Amino acid sequence: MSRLVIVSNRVADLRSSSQSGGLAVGLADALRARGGIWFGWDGTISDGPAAPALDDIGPVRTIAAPLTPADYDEYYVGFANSVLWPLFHYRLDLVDYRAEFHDGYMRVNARLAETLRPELRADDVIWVHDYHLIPFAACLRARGCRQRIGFFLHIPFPPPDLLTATPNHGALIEALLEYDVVGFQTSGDAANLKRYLSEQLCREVRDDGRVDKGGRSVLVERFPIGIDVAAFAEMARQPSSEVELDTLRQRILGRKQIIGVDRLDYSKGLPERLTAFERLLTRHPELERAVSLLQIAPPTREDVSAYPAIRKELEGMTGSINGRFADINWTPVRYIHRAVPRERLASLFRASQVGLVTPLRDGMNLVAKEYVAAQDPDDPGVLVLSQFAGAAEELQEALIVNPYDADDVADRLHEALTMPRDERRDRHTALYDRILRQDAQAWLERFLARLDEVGDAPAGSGAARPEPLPAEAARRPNHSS
Ligand code: GDG
Repeated sequence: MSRLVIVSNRVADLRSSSQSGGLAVGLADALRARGGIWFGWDGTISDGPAAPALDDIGPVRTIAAPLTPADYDEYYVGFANSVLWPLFHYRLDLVDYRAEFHDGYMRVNARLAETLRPELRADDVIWVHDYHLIPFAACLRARGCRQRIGFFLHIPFPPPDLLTATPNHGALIEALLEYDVVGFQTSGDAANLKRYLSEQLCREVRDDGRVDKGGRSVLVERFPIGIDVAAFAEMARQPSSEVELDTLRQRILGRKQIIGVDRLDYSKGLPERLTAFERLLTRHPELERAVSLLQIAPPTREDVSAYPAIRKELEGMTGSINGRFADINWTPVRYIHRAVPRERLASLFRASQVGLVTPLRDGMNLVAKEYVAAQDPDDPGVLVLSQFAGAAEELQEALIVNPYDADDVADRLHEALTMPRDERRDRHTALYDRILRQDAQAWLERFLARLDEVGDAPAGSGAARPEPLPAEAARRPNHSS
């Protein structure tokens, strides 16, 4: 079997025993089984020229490269997180496009490709992750690499009308066609790329999701990401004494808990969520002292200008709701702006009667799946889920809400808090079955199977293995801007 090469913005620490996310664990297992490389940024910023750090752990080599201060400003904070992140989350109002950001993005992708190239073997299978690295395959191809290369986008992919609002969109999307497999979280995301390809680039997308490009074919498909359900459920069954004590207290007081867990990001709909919770208390005064919202929102990307604003807004709203409703032994909103250990998170999910997941736009949202995995099947809580989370495509037995509509969210919260046990069980059984069938391992195996198939593309679709590109391909002028 070919070696696997994972390329992602950050390299996971494969030596750490506290390796948390199921995704990193799944990818690390696949790497250990096939042998290979995990390549990306080491998370540091280095002034001078610094060689990437190599670490060999059995059959797996990690290669972690630093960024310069200009790279960090222009590539990471700039193009990736001040242009692509807001654009792909349908937030044109927050896009801060600057030519130097785009230059930095292309420069860093090219340099990373140059760093990885000598490490590659001819039959490696390369899997590139996320919006930081869209041009990575084009940069490798420009350096003569003909390996199979797949790309998975973890975040949403916007409709053509939004995409065309940013300069350089033509070159960016053409670069996606240098991959052999392009994977999205939902069918809506995949459809948006297909529409862009046919409307903007006049490319025909066949019914099987294949697009011809330079005598080969590129597969565009939906690969909904999952979690390690069994491991998370097991974690949830072992509460720390701290969580047990809190649960006991809530039970004695006859109080229910709604939980939200999100990086403090404007895409997660946190102010709208607080408004909906306030609406719930206003419309149902009988819930005063009977329900509280635990919102865990660890800080993230604080160097990006839009983030301090959302933090301030949330702190102001929490203070205002608590000031209005709290009394001596009841705080309606408990807001934690720090990361909580994963084990504690799992048991907090299990101790909460409602999981409130209301992003304004989200690629998938793993918290929704974690909440389902953590429940006691005999007495499960209820998931209230935004229609704009990718997870809503699968998790239809959740209470699906429009996060912009505070009345709708408040009504569904009330329904969740008063739902009979039989209905909760039925919904949970169906949801659990779905997350189990589409877990992290299934996602990984299906994507890698598609990538391994490259070269066996159906007759008439042209040779799937890419032809080497002329060196200038990566600098191709923009199509339509
Ligand atoms: C991107 C896409 C897509 C959160 N707070 C704490 C903590 N977390 C963990 C959650 C969950 C993960 O972080 C967040 O995953 P999400 O999927 O909810 O969201 P993003 O970070 O935006 O991830 C998203 C995902 O990629 C995967 O493809 O689903 O749409 O935006 O696992 O539990 N973990 C700990 N402490 C915290 O305080 N330990």
